[in-house]
Amino acid sequence: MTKHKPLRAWVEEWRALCEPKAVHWCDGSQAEYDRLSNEMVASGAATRLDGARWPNCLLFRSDPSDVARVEERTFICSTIREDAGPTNNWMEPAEMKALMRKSYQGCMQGRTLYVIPYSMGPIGSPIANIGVEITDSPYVVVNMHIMTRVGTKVLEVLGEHGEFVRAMHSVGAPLAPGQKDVAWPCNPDIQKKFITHFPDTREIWSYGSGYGGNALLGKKCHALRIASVQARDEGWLAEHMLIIKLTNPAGKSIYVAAAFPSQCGKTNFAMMEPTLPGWKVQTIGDDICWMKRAADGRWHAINPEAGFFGVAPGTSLKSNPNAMRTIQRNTIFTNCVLTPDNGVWWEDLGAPPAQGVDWQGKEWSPASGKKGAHPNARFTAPARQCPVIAPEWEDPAGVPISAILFGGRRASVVPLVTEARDWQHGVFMGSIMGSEMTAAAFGTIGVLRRDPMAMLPFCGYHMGDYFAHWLKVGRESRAEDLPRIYYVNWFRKSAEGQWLWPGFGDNARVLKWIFERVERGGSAVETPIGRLPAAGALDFSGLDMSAEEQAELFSVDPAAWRAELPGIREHYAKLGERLPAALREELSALERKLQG
Ligand code: SAT
Ligand code: MN
Repeated sequence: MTKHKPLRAWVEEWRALCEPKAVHWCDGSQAEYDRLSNEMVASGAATRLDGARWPNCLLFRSDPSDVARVEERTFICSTIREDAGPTNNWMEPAEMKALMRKSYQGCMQGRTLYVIPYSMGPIGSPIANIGVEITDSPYVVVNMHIMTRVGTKVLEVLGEHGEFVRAMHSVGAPLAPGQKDVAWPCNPDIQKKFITHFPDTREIWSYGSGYGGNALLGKKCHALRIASVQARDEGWLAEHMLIIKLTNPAGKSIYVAAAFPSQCGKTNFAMMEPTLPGWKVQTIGDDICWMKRAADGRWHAINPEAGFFGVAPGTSLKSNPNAMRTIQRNTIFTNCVLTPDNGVWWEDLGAPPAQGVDWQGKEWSPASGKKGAHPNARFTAPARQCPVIAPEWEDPAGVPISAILFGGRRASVVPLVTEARDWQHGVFMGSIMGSEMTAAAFGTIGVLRRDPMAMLPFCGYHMGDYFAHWLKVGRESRAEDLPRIYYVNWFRKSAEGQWLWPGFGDNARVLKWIFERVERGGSAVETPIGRLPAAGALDFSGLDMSAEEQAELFSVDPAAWRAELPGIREHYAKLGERLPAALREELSALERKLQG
């Protein structure tokens, strides 16, 4: 155990309140992972997949009430209400704590309380950050084993006095003496679920859900919501971005970070196989990026995670062969179809099995016309298994970022790629980011949802202050040390409704232009919205595209852009007084340029 007295006292406090039958301090070992896996298979909570084709893989099925993050039950309980801003739910911290303590009272009866010391980032890296999660879910423990670095080594770094984020989790399903457990314990009443953050005291309290970001507290709760506040206070950036290494045919590499909202193919992009001969993309991370200014003045990034928690449906050898190769072993599947030969399947994976067991545990066949996997079914897989993981992905010093991409799904108006004139203009681009919805869960299909820097559900403080922090980062760095900023849109359609851009591995063509720009080559033209590739500057070689189609990808229609302005103004108005004046000025400047 640990000599860290405040940590021991914190665990003891929760033990007394939650009344578990036992306490287990996780050491992070393979033996621990195997023991918990076997226990869950024995209890019926998990199915072990075929050992030859899916070695050491498990399948779980969640309760139908517990299938995704619950944004409406997610709270930022800052001491001062205004600090949470208009985009977050808020409650006064003491009031929230009193309310939640009632739920936590006796909530672990009949269960084991697990203590998970974890590091977000390579253990001991100056960019990494330690947390400790308490949970009563062994499913959470094995997932945290994959998604973070867990165990004794973390306690060693923490020492006797180290700071850590306090992350408390319970599925909210106590067992009475003799009561049989269910496969997926949770509190099915949505009103009883809480995903709460206390940013001022670096605490997370989660209750009632066992799924994904609600329960694996190192991920969105710690690495984004709490870390964004730490980053603001300490002068760094905690972002919802993938990180890749891009290498040209001459062997020169740069590192690129990219923020896309959900359903824009972030994991696919992070593991892309470029169609351009000689170009190489390797993965550093697929979801979260922590960036700090290093001694050389440049912004160095780490992936704080150790695994991928990816959406299974849509993942295939066609859309993401490297993800498919990553998830062949040591992987946890949740809410996928179980096939008769003890494998897993999901929509768009390829030919479906004639029959199987769906995510709700019912007999299923493709002929039923119903989906077999839940649309938010997931795989949890170790990042080190990714065949294109960059060798330096665990470098404690991080990798220097040369370019940041923002983007969303837009059928019209927004060109394939636009370069920001400078950092402030790039922050403006990120602040107005939006994507058209493809799943009803996030809003009406086809409707534009503004999701600044893809941080809308993940920023732990006022979005206006968040933009101000980005601007401050720019003011405090030399221009040549800052990453260049780009806005991309892979999803533009022709007037006839056809995709204009093939996407996937062909996105490397856009990366090539960005590489050349960063290296001070690559020509560009000024437009009212920023710089676009000059004629002939984007490599279309080998693509069957007419000159008209190419032109359409890059067209900037002032009238269509003028029609965007009221929506942007409305979006800014919602953020209120704290919206930085510099961004209002950028908006006015855009307006003026579009008149001219
Ligand atoms: O469930 S997670 O928050 O980890 C993934 C997501 O919903 O973005
Ligand atoms: Mn994400």
